[in-house]
Amino acid sequence: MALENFLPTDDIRTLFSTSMSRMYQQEVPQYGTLMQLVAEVNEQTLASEPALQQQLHNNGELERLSLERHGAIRVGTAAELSMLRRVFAIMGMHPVSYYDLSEAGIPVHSTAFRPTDEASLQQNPFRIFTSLLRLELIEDETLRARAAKILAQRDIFTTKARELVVLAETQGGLTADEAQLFIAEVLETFRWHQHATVDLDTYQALQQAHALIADVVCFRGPHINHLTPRTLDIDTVQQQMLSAGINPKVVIEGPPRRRCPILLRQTSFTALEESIFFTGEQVGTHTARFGEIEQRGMALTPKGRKLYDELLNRSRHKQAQADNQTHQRLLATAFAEFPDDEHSLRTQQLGYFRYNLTEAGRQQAELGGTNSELDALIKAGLIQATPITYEDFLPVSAAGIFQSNLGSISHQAYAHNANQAAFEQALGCPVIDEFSLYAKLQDDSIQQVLQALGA
Ligand code: OOG
Ligand code: NI
Repeated sequence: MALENFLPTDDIRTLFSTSMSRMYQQEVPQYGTLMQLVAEVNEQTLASEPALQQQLHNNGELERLSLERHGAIRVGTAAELSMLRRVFAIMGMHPVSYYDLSEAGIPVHSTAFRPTDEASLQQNPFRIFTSLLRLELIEDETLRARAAKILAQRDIFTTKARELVVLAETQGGLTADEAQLFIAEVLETFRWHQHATVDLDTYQALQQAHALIADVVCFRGPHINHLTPRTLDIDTVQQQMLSAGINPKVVIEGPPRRRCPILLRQTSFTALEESIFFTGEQVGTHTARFGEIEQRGMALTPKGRKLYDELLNRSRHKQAQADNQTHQRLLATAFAEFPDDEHSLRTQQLGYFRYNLTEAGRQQAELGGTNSELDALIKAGLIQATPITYEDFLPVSAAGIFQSNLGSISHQAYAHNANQAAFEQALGCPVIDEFSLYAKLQDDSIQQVLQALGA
Protein backbone atom coordinates (compact mmCIF):
# COMPACT_ATOMS: atom_id res chain seq x y z
CA MET A 1 0.00 0.00 0.00
CA ALA A 2 1.23 3.49 -0.78
CA LEU A 3 2.62 5.34 2.20
CA GLU A 4 0.39 8.38 1.64
CA ASN A 5 -2.73 6.36 2.48
CA PHE A 6 -1.67 6.14 6.10
CA LEU A 7 -2.74 8.59 8.73
CA PRO A 8 0.38 10.37 10.05
CA THR A 9 1.48 9.03 13.44
CA ASP A 10 1.09 12.56 14.85
CA ASP A 11 -2.59 12.47 13.94
CA ILE A 12 -3.03 9.04 15.50
CA ARG A 13 -1.51 10.40 18.70
CA THR A 14 -3.88 13.37 18.67
CA LEU A 15 -6.80 11.03 18.13
CA PHE A 16 -5.57 9.07 21.12
CA SER A 17 -5.06 12.03 23.46
CA THR A 18 -8.40 13.63 22.63
CA SER A 19 -10.31 10.34 22.97
CA MET A 20 -8.58 9.64 26.24
CA SER A 21 -9.47 13.13 27.50
CA ARG A 22 -13.11 12.66 26.61
CA MET A 23 -13.23 9.30 28.37
CA TYR A 24 -11.46 10.58 31.47
CA GLN A 25 -13.67 13.65 31.83
CA GLN A 26 -16.66 11.35 31.78
CA GLU A 27 -15.10 8.96 34.25
CA VAL A 28 -13.76 11.64 36.62
CA PRO A 29 -15.97 14.75 36.53
CA GLN A 30 -13.57 16.57 38.88
CA TYR A 31 -11.01 16.37 36.16
CA GLY A 32 -13.36 18.34 33.90
CA THR A 33 -13.58 21.00 36.62
CA LEU A 34 -9.79 21.19 36.73
CA MET A 35 -9.63 21.55 32.93
CA GLN A 36 -12.08 24.44 33.17
CA LEU A 37 -10.09 26.17 35.92
CA VAL A 38 -6.89 25.77 33.92
CA ALA A 39 -8.53 27.24 30.81
CA GLU A 40 -9.81 30.23 32.81
CA VAL A 41 -6.45 30.97 34.43
CA ASN A 42 -4.71 30.56 31.06
CA GLU A 43 -7.09 33.10 29.58
CA GLN A 44 -6.49 35.59 32.40
CA THR A 45 -2.74 35.13 32.10
CA LEU A 46 -2.84 35.77 28.36
CA ALA A 47 -4.98 38.87 28.86
CA SER A 48 -2.46 40.32 31.31
CA GLU A 49 0.62 39.30 29.34
CA PRO A 50 0.24 40.40 25.69
CA ALA A 51 3.87 39.49 24.93
CA LEU A 52 3.25 35.90 26.02
CA GLN A 53 0.05 35.82 23.98
CA GLN A 54 1.97 37.01 20.91
CA GLN A 55 4.71 34.45 21.45
CA LEU A 56 2.26 31.56 21.77
CA HIS A 57 0.38 32.82 18.74
CA ASN A 58 3.59 32.96 16.69
CA ASN A 59 4.45 29.41 17.71
CA GLY A 60 1.00 28.17 16.78
CA GLU A 61 0.43 27.07 20.38
CA LEU A 62 -2.68 29.07 21.23
CA GLU A 63 -5.32 26.68 19.92
CA ARG A 64 -4.06 23.66 21.81
CA LEU A 65 -2.98 25.57 24.89
CA SER A 66 -5.20 23.87 27.44
CA LEU A 67 -5.04 20.39 25.92
CA GLU A 68 -3.48 17.51 27.80
CA ARG A 69 0.27 17.22 27.83
CA HIS A 70 0.58 13.87 29.54
CA GLY A 71 -1.07 10.98 31.33
CA ALA A 72 0.16 8.05 33.40
CA ILE A 73 -0.40 4.32 33.71
CA ARG A 74 1.13 1.47 35.69
CA VAL A 75 1.54 -2.06 34.38
CA GLY A 76 2.34 -5.37 36.01
CA THR A 77 4.40 -7.49 33.64
CA ALA A 78 7.17 -7.33 31.07
CA ALA A 79 4.77 -8.62 28.43
CA GLU A 80 2.35 -5.77 29.11
CA LEU A 81 5.12 -3.19 28.95
CA SER A 82 6.61 -4.47 25.71
CA MET A 83 3.19 -4.64 24.04
CA LEU A 84 2.56 -1.04 25.12
CA ARG A 85 5.84 -0.08 23.48
CA ARG A 86 4.47 -1.42 20.18
CA VAL A 87 1.09 0.27 20.70
CA PHE A 88 2.65 3.66 21.43
CA ALA A 89 5.13 3.38 18.54
CA ILE A 90 2.13 3.43 16.19
CA MET A 91 1.27 6.83 17.68
CA GLY A 92 4.83 8.11 17.28
CA MET A 93 5.63 7.77 20.98
CA HIS A 94 8.93 6.22 22.03
CA PRO A 95 10.43 5.41 25.43
CA VAL A 96 12.64 8.23 26.68
CA SER A 97 14.59 8.07 29.95
CA TYR A 98 14.65 5.64 32.83
CA TYR A 99 13.14 6.73 36.15
CA ASP A 100 13.96 4.82 39.29
CA LEU A 101 11.17 5.34 41.81
CA SER A 102 12.46 2.71 44.24
CA GLU A 103 14.82 5.40 45.49
CA ALA A 104 11.72 7.19 46.82
CA GLY A 105 10.28 4.01 48.30
CA ILE A 106 7.88 3.20 45.46
CA PRO A 107 8.18 -0.29 43.92
CA VAL A 108 8.19 0.72 40.24
CA HIS A 109 10.54 1.91 37.56
CA SER A 110 9.35 3.95 34.63
CA THR A 111 9.84 5.56 31.27
CA ALA A 112 7.90 8.17 29.32
CA PHE A 113 6.59 7.32 25.87
CA ARG A 114 6.71 10.53 23.87
CA PRO A 115 7.36 12.01 20.45
CA THR A 116 11.06 12.64 19.97
CA ASP A 117 11.47 14.87 16.92
CA GLU A 118 10.86 18.57 16.89
CA ALA A 119 8.05 18.61 14.34
CA SER A 120 6.08 15.92 16.19
CA LEU A 121 6.54 17.64 19.54
CA GLN A 122 5.28 20.82 17.93
CA GLN A 123 2.22 19.00 16.57
CA ASN A 124 1.25 17.32 19.82
CA PRO A 125 3.69 16.61 22.66
CA PHE A 126 1.39 14.12 24.42
CA ARG A 127 3.28 11.61 26.57
CA ILE A 128 2.42 8.66 28.76
CA PHE A 129 4.45 8.19 31.93
CA THR A 130 4.53 4.41 32.17
CA SER A 131 5.56 2.49 35.26
CA LEU A 132 6.34 -1.19 35.64
CA LEU A 133 5.58 -2.81 38.97
CA ARG A 134 8.59 -4.50 40.56
CA LEU A 135 7.20 -7.57 42.19
CA GLU A 136 10.75 -8.61 43.08
CA LEU A 137 10.70 -5.85 45.71
CA ILE A 138 7.80 -7.40 47.63
CA GLU A 139 9.37 -9.04 50.64
CA ASP A 140 6.63 -11.59 51.38
CA GLU A 141 7.30 -14.51 49.06
CA THR A 142 3.79 -15.96 49.18
CA LEU A 143 2.25 -12.60 48.41
CA ARG A 144 4.69 -12.07 45.56
CA ALA A 145 3.74 -15.40 44.01
CA ARG A 146 0.04 -14.65 44.44
CA ALA A 147 0.40 -11.29 42.70
CA ALA A 148 2.37 -12.81 39.85
CA LYS A 149 -0.26 -15.49 39.37
CA ILE A 150 -3.09 -12.95 39.22
CA LEU A 151 -1.21 -10.85 36.70
CA ALA A 152 -0.45 -13.87 34.53
CA GLN A 153 -4.16 -14.47 34.10
CA ARG A 154 -5.09 -11.16 32.54
CA ASP A 155 -4.72 -9.76 29.06
CA ILE A 156 -4.97 -5.99 29.15
CA PHE A 157 -5.38 -5.73 25.36
CA THR A 158 -8.41 -6.60 23.27
CA THR A 159 -7.98 -9.17 20.51
CA LYS A 160 -8.77 -6.52 17.94
CA ALA A 161 -6.14 -4.17 19.38
CA ARG A 162 -3.53 -6.90 19.08
CA GLU A 163 -4.55 -7.59 15.49
CA LEU A 164 -4.35 -3.92 14.57
CA VAL A 165 -0.88 -3.60 16.10
CA VAL A 166 0.33 -6.45 13.92
CA LEU A 167 -1.40 -4.92 10.91
CA ALA A 168 0.24 -1.53 11.52
CA GLU A 169 3.63 -3.16 11.92
CA THR A 170 3.35 -5.27 8.79
CA GLN A 171 1.96 -2.63 6.45
CA GLY A 172 3.94 0.22 8.00
CA GLY A 173 1.04 2.32 9.26
CA LEU A 174 -2.74 2.61 9.57
CA THR A 175 -5.31 4.23 7.31
CA ALA A 176 -7.64 6.79 8.87
CA ASP A 177 -10.39 4.18 9.31
CA GLU A 178 -8.02 1.63 10.79
CA ALA A 179 -6.59 4.27 13.11
CA GLN A 180 -10.07 5.16 14.40
CA LEU A 181 -10.70 1.53 15.17
CA PHE A 182 -7.24 1.10 16.68
CA ILE A 183 -7.74 4.03 19.08
CA ALA A 184 -11.19 2.80 20.11
CA GLU A 185 -9.73 -0.63 20.90
CA VAL A 186 -6.67 0.75 22.68
CA LEU A 187 -8.89 2.95 24.83
CA GLU A 188 -10.35 -0.24 26.31
CA THR A 189 -6.97 -0.94 27.90
CA PHE A 190 -7.05 2.35 29.82
CA ARG A 191 -10.66 2.30 30.89
CA TRP A 192 -11.67 2.22 34.57
CA HIS A 193 -13.12 -1.01 35.96
CA GLN A 194 -15.42 -0.82 38.93
CA HIS A 195 -15.13 -4.57 39.29
CA ALA A 196 -11.88 -5.90 40.71
CA THR A 197 -10.55 -9.29 39.61
CA VAL A 198 -9.85 -10.37 43.19
CA ASP A 199 -11.70 -10.67 46.49
CA LEU A 200 -11.47 -8.05 49.20
CA ASP A 201 -9.02 -10.09 51.29
CA THR A 202 -6.52 -10.37 48.47
CA TYR A 203 -6.93 -6.67 47.72
CA GLN A 204 -6.27 -5.78 51.34
CA ALA A 205 -3.23 -8.03 51.61
CA LEU A 206 -1.69 -6.43 48.53
CA GLN A 207 -2.74 -2.97 49.69
CA GLN A 208 -0.90 -3.57 52.93
CA ALA A 209 2.31 -4.52 51.15
CA HIS A 210 2.01 -1.30 49.14
CA ALA A 211 -0.99 0.64 47.82
CA LEU A 212 0.57 0.65 44.40
CA ILE A 213 0.73 -3.13 44.22
CA ALA A 214 -3.00 -3.39 44.83
CA ASP A 215 -3.65 -0.74 42.19
CA VAL A 216 -1.69 -2.61 39.53
CA VAL A 217 -2.62 -6.19 40.37
CA CYS A 218 -6.32 -6.16 41.26
CA PHE A 219 -7.90 -4.82 38.09
CA ARG A 220 -8.46 -5.96 34.52
CA GLY A 221 -6.25 -3.27 33.11
CA PRO A 222 -3.96 -0.29 33.74
CA HIS A 223 -6.62 2.39 34.10
CA ILE A 224 -5.32 5.82 33.14
CA ASN A 225 -4.68 7.33 36.58
CA HIS A 226 -4.41 10.99 35.57
CA LEU A 227 -4.23 13.40 32.68
CA THR A 228 -2.36 16.68 32.78
CA PRO A 229 -3.12 19.89 30.89
CA ARG A 230 -0.67 22.77 30.56
CA THR A 231 -1.08 25.82 32.76
CA LEU A 232 0.54 29.20 32.19
CA ASP A 233 0.37 30.00 35.90
CA ILE A 234 0.62 27.02 38.19
CA ASP A 235 0.80 29.10 41.38
CA THR A 236 -2.58 30.69 40.68
CA VAL A 237 -4.26 27.39 39.81
CA GLN A 238 -2.87 25.84 42.99
CA GLN A 239 -4.37 28.72 44.97
CA GLN A 240 -7.74 28.56 43.25
CA MET A 241 -8.25 24.81 43.37
CA LEU A 242 -9.86 24.78 46.80
CA SER A 243 -12.45 27.40 45.96
CA ALA A 244 -13.24 25.48 42.76
CA GLY A 245 -14.08 22.52 45.00
CA ILE A 246 -10.89 20.59 44.24
CA ASN A 247 -8.49 19.40 46.90
CA PRO A 248 -4.89 20.19 45.83
CA LYS A 249 -1.86 18.21 46.94
CA VAL A 250 0.11 20.17 49.51
CA VAL A 251 3.07 21.42 47.48
CA ILE A 252 3.90 22.25 43.89
CA GLU A 253 6.69 19.89 42.81
CA GLY A 254 9.83 20.94 40.98
CA PRO A 255 11.76 24.21 40.83
CA PRO A 256 10.43 27.49 42.25
CA ARG A 257 8.80 30.21 40.16
CA ARG A 258 11.52 32.02 38.21
CA ARG A 259 12.03 34.69 35.55
CA CYS A 260 13.51 32.00 33.29
CA PRO A 261 11.51 28.85 34.02
CA ILE A 262 13.47 25.61 34.08
CA LEU A 263 12.42 21.95 33.77
CA LEU A 264 8.95 21.19 35.03
CA ARG A 265 6.59 22.31 37.78
CA GLN A 266 3.61 20.10 38.66
CA THR A 267 0.76 19.82 41.08
CA SER A 268 -2.37 17.70 41.27
CA PHE A 269 -5.62 17.22 43.10
CA THR A 270 -5.55 14.27 45.41
CA ALA A 271 -7.01 11.01 44.18
CA LEU A 272 -10.67 10.22 44.75
CA GLU A 273 -11.93 7.35 46.84
CA GLU A 274 -14.10 5.24 44.53
CA SER A 275 -16.38 2.27 45.18
CA ILE A 276 -15.18 -1.09 43.95
CA PHE A 277 -17.00 -4.40 43.63
CA PHE A 278 -14.78 -7.26 44.61
CA THR A 279 -15.40 -10.88 43.70
CA GLY A 280 -17.66 -12.66 46.13
CA GLU A 281 -20.00 -9.64 46.07
CA GLN A 282 -17.93 -7.64 48.51
CA VAL A 283 -17.86 -3.88 48.23
CA GLY A 284 -14.93 -1.65 49.10
CA THR A 285 -13.10 1.41 47.89
CA HIS A 286 -9.97 2.20 45.95
CA THR A 287 -8.04 5.44 45.57
CA ALA A 288 -6.13 5.86 42.35
CA ARG A 289 -7.38 8.52 40.02
CA PHE A 290 -6.60 12.21 40.06
CA GLY A 291 -5.93 15.25 37.87
CA GLU A 292 -2.66 17.08 37.46
CA ILE A 293 -1.33 20.27 35.84
CA GLU A 294 2.09 21.10 34.52
CA GLN A 295 4.14 24.13 33.55
CA ARG A 296 7.32 23.53 31.59
CA GLY A 297 10.51 25.52 31.29
CA MET A 298 13.90 25.12 29.71
CA ALA A 299 15.69 21.78 29.34
CA LEU A 300 18.89 21.66 31.37
CA THR A 301 22.24 20.20 30.35
CA PRO A 302 23.75 17.50 32.59
CA LYS A 303 25.65 20.32 34.33
CA GLY A 304 22.45 22.31 34.88
CA ARG A 305 20.61 19.22 36.03
CA LYS A 306 23.31 18.44 38.55
CA LEU A 307 22.98 21.93 39.99
CA TYR A 308 19.18 21.56 40.06
CA ASP A 309 19.41 18.26 41.95
CA GLU A 310 21.89 19.73 44.44
CA LEU A 311 19.79 22.79 45.19
CA LEU A 312 16.57 20.78 45.40
CA ASN A 313 18.22 18.42 47.84
CA ARG A 314 19.50 21.30 49.91
CA SER A 315 16.05 22.85 50.22
CA ARG A 316 14.55 19.48 51.10
CA HIS A 317 16.91 18.97 53.99
CA LYS A 318 15.74 22.22 55.50
CA GLN A 319 12.09 21.35 55.78
CA ALA A 320 9.83 18.80 57.34
CA GLN A 321 6.23 18.84 56.11
CA ALA A 322 6.02 22.43 54.89
CA ASP A 323 2.93 24.03 53.41
CA ASN A 324 3.28 25.24 49.85
CA GLN A 325 4.12 28.81 50.77
CA THR A 326 6.97 27.78 53.06
CA HIS A 327 8.10 25.15 50.58
CA GLN A 328 8.26 27.70 47.76
CA ARG A 329 10.10 30.19 49.95
CA LEU A 330 12.75 27.62 50.92
CA LEU A 331 13.08 26.57 47.30
CA ALA A 332 13.49 30.16 46.15
CA THR A 333 16.22 30.70 48.75
CA ALA A 334 18.11 27.59 47.69
CA PHE A 335 17.69 28.41 44.00
CA ALA A 336 19.11 31.92 44.39
CA GLU A 337 22.32 30.20 43.27
CA PHE A 338 20.83 29.09 39.98
CA PRO A 339 21.41 31.82 37.36
CA ASP A 340 18.11 33.29 36.24
CA ASP A 341 18.88 35.11 33.02
CA GLU A 342 19.15 33.54 29.59
CA HIS A 343 22.63 34.87 28.91
CA SER A 344 24.13 33.22 32.00
CA LEU A 345 22.18 30.02 31.51
CA ARG A 346 23.49 29.76 27.99
CA THR A 347 27.08 30.88 28.45
CA GLN A 348 27.51 28.75 31.58
CA GLN A 349 26.05 25.83 29.60
CA LEU A 350 23.33 25.13 32.12
CA GLY A 351 20.46 25.02 29.62
CA TYR A 352 19.89 23.94 26.03
CA PHE A 353 19.14 26.55 23.37
CA ARG A 354 17.90 26.62 19.81
CA TYR A 355 19.71 29.03 17.50
CA ASN A 356 17.97 30.98 14.73
CA LEU A 357 18.91 33.74 12.34
CA THR A 358 17.51 37.13 13.21
CA GLU A 359 16.18 39.40 10.46
CA ALA A 360 19.63 40.96 10.22
CA GLY A 361 21.07 37.46 10.11
CA ARG A 362 18.87 36.55 7.15
CA GLN A 363 19.99 39.64 5.28
CA GLN A 364 23.60 38.84 6.02
CA ALA A 365 23.08 35.27 4.83
CA GLU A 366 21.87 36.59 1.47
CA LEU A 367 24.87 38.87 1.14
CA GLY A 368 27.12 35.90 1.75
CA GLY A 369 29.83 34.73 4.06
CA THR A 370 31.00 35.81 7.41
CA ASN A 371 33.61 33.87 9.28
CA SER A 372 32.89 34.86 12.84
CA GLU A 373 32.20 32.43 15.62
CA LEU A 374 28.80 31.72 17.12
CA ASP A 375 29.19 34.03 20.11
CA ALA A 376 30.38 36.92 17.98
CA LEU A 377 27.44 36.41 15.63
CA ILE A 378 25.05 36.54 18.55
CA LYS A 379 26.69 39.71 19.84
CA ALA A 380 26.43 41.18 16.36
CA GLY A 381 22.70 40.49 16.43
CA LEU A 382 22.71 38.02 13.53
CA ILE A 383 21.78 34.99 15.58
CA GLN A 384 19.39 34.65 18.49
CA ALA A 385 19.15 31.84 21.02
CA THR A 386 15.86 30.69 22.58
CA PRO A 387 15.52 28.07 25.32
CA ILE A 388 14.54 24.52 24.34
CA THR A 389 11.53 23.29 26.32
CA TYR A 390 11.97 20.36 28.72
CA GLU A 391 9.88 17.43 27.48
CA ASP A 392 10.62 14.83 30.17
CA PHE A 393 9.91 14.14 33.82
CA LEU A 394 11.65 14.46 37.19
CA PRO A 395 11.93 11.43 39.46
CA VAL A 396 11.71 13.38 42.72
CA SER A 397 8.61 15.23 41.49
CA ALA A 398 7.08 12.02 40.16
CA ALA A 399 7.62 10.41 43.56
CA GLY A 400 5.85 13.37 45.19
CA ILE A 401 2.89 12.89 42.84
CA PHE A 402 2.79 9.14 43.47
CA GLN A 403 2.99 9.59 47.23
CA SER A 404 0.36 12.28 47.55
CA ASN A 405 -2.04 9.96 45.77
CA LEU A 406 -1.22 6.62 47.25
CA GLY A 407 -1.44 7.93 50.78
CA SER A 408 1.23 5.48 51.76
CA ILE A 409 4.48 5.99 53.56
CA SER A 410 7.49 5.24 51.43
CA HIS A 411 9.27 1.95 51.94
CA GLN A 412 12.91 2.82 52.38
CA ALA A 413 13.78 -0.85 52.02
CA TYR A 414 13.17 -0.45 48.28
CA ALA A 415 15.90 2.16 47.89
CA HIS A 416 19.15 1.67 45.95
CA ASN A 417 17.49 -0.69 43.53
CA ALA A 418 17.79 1.08 40.19
CA ASN A 419 17.90 -1.52 37.46
CA GLN A 420 17.74 0.05 34.04
CA ALA A 421 18.98 -3.13 32.37
CA ALA A 422 16.08 -5.15 33.77
CA PHE A 423 13.63 -2.45 32.73
CA GLU A 424 14.98 -2.38 29.18
CA GLN A 425 14.89 -6.14 29.04
CA ALA A 426 11.18 -6.02 29.95
CA LEU A 427 10.53 -3.17 27.53
CA GLY A 428 12.26 -4.97 24.69
CA CYS A 429 14.60 -2.11 23.75
CA PRO A 430 16.88 0.48 25.31
CA VAL A 431 15.32 3.75 26.45
CA ILE A 432 16.44 6.87 24.58
CA ASP A 433 18.75 9.19 26.50
CA GLU A 434 16.94 12.51 26.99
CA PHE A 435 20.11 14.61 27.05
CA SER A 436 21.19 13.29 23.66
CA LEU A 437 17.87 14.46 22.17
CA TYR A 438 18.25 18.02 23.49
CA ALA A 439 21.93 18.16 22.55
CA LYS A 440 21.14 17.07 19.02
CA LEU A 441 18.40 19.69 18.68
CA GLN A 442 20.80 22.37 19.85
CA ASP A 443 23.71 21.16 17.69
CA ASP A 444 21.56 20.85 14.58
CA SER A 445 20.30 24.40 15.01
CA ILE A 446 23.87 25.67 15.39
CA GLN A 447 24.94 23.80 12.25
CA GLN A 448 22.05 25.30 10.33
CA VAL A 449 22.64 28.94 11.26
CA LEU A 450 26.38 28.69 10.77
CA GLN A 451 25.88 27.10 7.39
CA ALA A 452 23.36 29.75 6.37
CA LEU A 453 25.87 32.44 7.29
CA GLY A 454 28.68 30.61 5.58
CA ALA A 455 30.65 30.73 8.79
C1 OOG B 1 2.81 8.56 37.86
C2 OOG B 1 3.27 9.72 38.69
C3 OOG B 1 4.33 10.52 37.96
C4 OOG B 1 4.45 12.76 36.80
O1 OOG B 1 3.85 13.64 36.15
O2 OOG B 1 5.58 12.96 37.27
C5 OOG B 1 3.76 11.49 37.01
C6 OOG B 1 1.75 7.73 38.51
O3 OOG B 1 1.16 8.14 39.52
O4 OOG B 1 1.49 6.64 37.97
O5 OOG B 1 2.76 11.34 36.39
NI1 NI C 1 1.86 13.15 35.82
